[in-house]
Amino acid sequence: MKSPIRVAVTGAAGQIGYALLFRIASGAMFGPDQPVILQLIEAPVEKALKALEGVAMELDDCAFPLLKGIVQTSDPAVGFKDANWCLLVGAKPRGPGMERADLLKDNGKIFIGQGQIIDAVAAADARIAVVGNPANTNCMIAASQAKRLPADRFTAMVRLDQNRAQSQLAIKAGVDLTKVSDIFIYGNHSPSMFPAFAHAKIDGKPATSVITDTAWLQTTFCETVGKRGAAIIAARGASSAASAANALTDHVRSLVTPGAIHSIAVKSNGAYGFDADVWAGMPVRTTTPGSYEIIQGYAMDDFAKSKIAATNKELVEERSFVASMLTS
Ligand code: NAX
Repeated sequence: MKSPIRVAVTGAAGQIGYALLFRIASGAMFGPDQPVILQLIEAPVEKALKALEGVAMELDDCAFPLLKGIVQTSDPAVGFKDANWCLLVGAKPRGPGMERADLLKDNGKIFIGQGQIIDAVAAADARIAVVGNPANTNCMIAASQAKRLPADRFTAMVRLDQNRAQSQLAIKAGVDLTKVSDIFIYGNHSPSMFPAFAHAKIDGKPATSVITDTAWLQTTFCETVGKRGAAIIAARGASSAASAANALTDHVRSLVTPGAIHSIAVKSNGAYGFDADVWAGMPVRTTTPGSYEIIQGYAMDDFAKSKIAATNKELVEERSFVASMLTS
């Protein structure tokens, strides 16, 4: 039996947390032979901490053989201590009438603190995955605080967008989902993201030769994927939770599986025309568990270039809103 890894999760009593923790404890994230200790972090709010107690009780009641311990805390220095993985799900939601710049600043403060503490107390091999929105920019802020942990340890999640895109292509083509591959998300986790359909394959063939309706690909498809979160809220009366937890499970599972090819938001090295230093969704290949390389060289046509320019512009703008929070 392997020794347990420590997995810290913020926002653990939230709706994504409620769908996520049981997947981690069951082995879906790190594999059926990897024991875990869950270090659950909530905001210092009585209601949230009480709810966390209930979630921990339910985890106990599942009798998961791989779950070797549960820490409950509102102190990030306790929650991130020796953590091998830090899953940053908790964030302040956008309130009615709140400007995006204000949301960025409010959440930025959370991610400054968490970035500093993770850098100080997490394990030497710590990996950080950010889900709390605005995820790309929160990830950039947290990474900017780290002196010990390199920037490539900090990734943000665009896997939900990738999974949504894969599903939409399969439905349109009338094929089984498993026949769709190589669909990657570029840019921000926001409606500006670009699902690059021209490189996708359906049953091994270019998706554009199977779905020949270019107008559908350029408009309906991109918009459906980009605005899926809003459609879920309109239908369910609450934001995506189970699918987000599932996507984070996929994000980490792919990152610990050498050879896996998938989309994550990473520090840009200028590839595909993104500004250096913004955190942008890109295709990556996992090299060794927890490490990856950006896959370069996918050719972009004028349509793709214009979509990437638009999502890059938004990321650069977000960075300008939080410039004073970045430590270089
Ligand atoms: P909830 O509001 O249900 O839960 C958030 C939890 O975080 C709450 O329990 C809250 O007490 C806690 N929290 C707040 N500040 C904290 C802090 N400083 N430390 C620890 N915990 C803290 O939201 P939920 O639906 O779970 O969504 C969580 C985040 O994921 C939101 O920011 C949301 O916008 C974002 N999402 C990101 C997605 C992505 O693809 N990147 C998709 C789904 C989701 O919308």
